[in-house]
Amino acid sequence: MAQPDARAEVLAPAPWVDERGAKIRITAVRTFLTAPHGCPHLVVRVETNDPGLYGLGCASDPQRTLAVRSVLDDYLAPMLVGRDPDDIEDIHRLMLNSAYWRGGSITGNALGGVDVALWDLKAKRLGAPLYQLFGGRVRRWAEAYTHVDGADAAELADKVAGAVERGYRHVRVQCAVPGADTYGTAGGSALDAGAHRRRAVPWDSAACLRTVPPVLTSVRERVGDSVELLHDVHERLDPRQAREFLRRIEDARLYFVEDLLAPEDAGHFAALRETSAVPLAVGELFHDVAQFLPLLDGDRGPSVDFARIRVPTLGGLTPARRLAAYCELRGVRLAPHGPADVSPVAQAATLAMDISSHAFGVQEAAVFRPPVHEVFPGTITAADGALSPRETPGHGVDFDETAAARYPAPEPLHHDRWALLRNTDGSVQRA
Ligand code: GCO
Ligand code: MG
Repeated sequence: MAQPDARAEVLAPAPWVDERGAKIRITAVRTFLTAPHGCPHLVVRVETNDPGLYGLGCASDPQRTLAVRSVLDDYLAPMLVGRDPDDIEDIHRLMLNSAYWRGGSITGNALGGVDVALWDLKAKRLGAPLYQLFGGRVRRWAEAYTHVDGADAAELADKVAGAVERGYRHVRVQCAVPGADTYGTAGGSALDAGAHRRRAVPWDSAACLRTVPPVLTSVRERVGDSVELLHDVHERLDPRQAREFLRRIEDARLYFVEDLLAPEDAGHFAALRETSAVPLAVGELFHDVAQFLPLLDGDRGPSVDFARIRVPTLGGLTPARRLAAYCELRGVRLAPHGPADVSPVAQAATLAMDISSHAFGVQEAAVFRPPVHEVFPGTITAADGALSPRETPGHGVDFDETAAARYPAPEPLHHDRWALLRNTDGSVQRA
């Protein structure tokens, strides 16, 4: 067994480890950067002194990949070598406190990568699917939603019909705002060839307010009420515009509207709740479960309906499951984040939470391309509009290091595109 780093001894392993003579020890925490579909994935592998026994986690933050990797390689890995991987709660608190100044998305993703790997390890050692460690199943499958986008209601309605034919009962609908760089649509996030990689066109929230509500209403009229429609505003309206947006989309009868406001404006959700019954989903931008509390504990009840939990950013399954339990107590449903920049490892870990939580509502389901399946054997894909966890020990997704090396990650700044978005007056737009 590799000798623990000298600092590991100084960092006072849990007192009970030596007393009980733990047989299993962490021998290495390794990180791997790969981009099988262009978006950087940071994989964490926690290795042990039991040959061939390791756990896999995901620390993927496409906007700050290298910073997250440094937290893992330079700070957490030396601290964890020599410790007993079974003490997940102790290790999570140790990692969090070791930074002294808590939190943030970079720290969150680094902790999340280790935490999911430790849960994967524990389940493998017990020979059980990860969800069994969380109390077993409460549902046969996790309802999934897919994405469609288009330029007008006719195109969107056709794509919704296509998604329904593929078995989906929940479909996120994003429509392009003419002349504006719109989130979630084919023309969106285009970068021009300029030296500073400016966004091709600015954002125009007034045009969004004029365009999107009638298109969503028309899509509803075309597709009928048998399919749930969702929409992601992606924090691009101010509170005044958000209030008007909710008024204008009433007749679209949406399952939820996501990120109606930026996190900085979250204090307005309680007032918005008083003006509209349109269900709201918030949270993918939160890096601490405590950020959800004001929205769950409002004086007149929760001011949101769905928690958009991003397991890696919140620090892994250990904090995410605490939040899921609290959402259940407060009557708020889970709608965990899961686009393609969340790796199949994180998606499988999130699914273990979904399938064992009474609070679960719907899971965002990326459609992963073949190279992703090559790098991540066991990648789970939606079937008939649903996701089901594997019955193999752990979260069920593996990592092929050789295949991963065939897909090097692009320059990390390539994924800083959100910061490049400006409004028509030239001011920076919250993405
Ligand atoms: C979603 C999200 C994503 C984010 C992306 C940022 O609802 O799936 O808004 O599309 O924009 O994860 O990197
Ligand atoms: Mg979103």
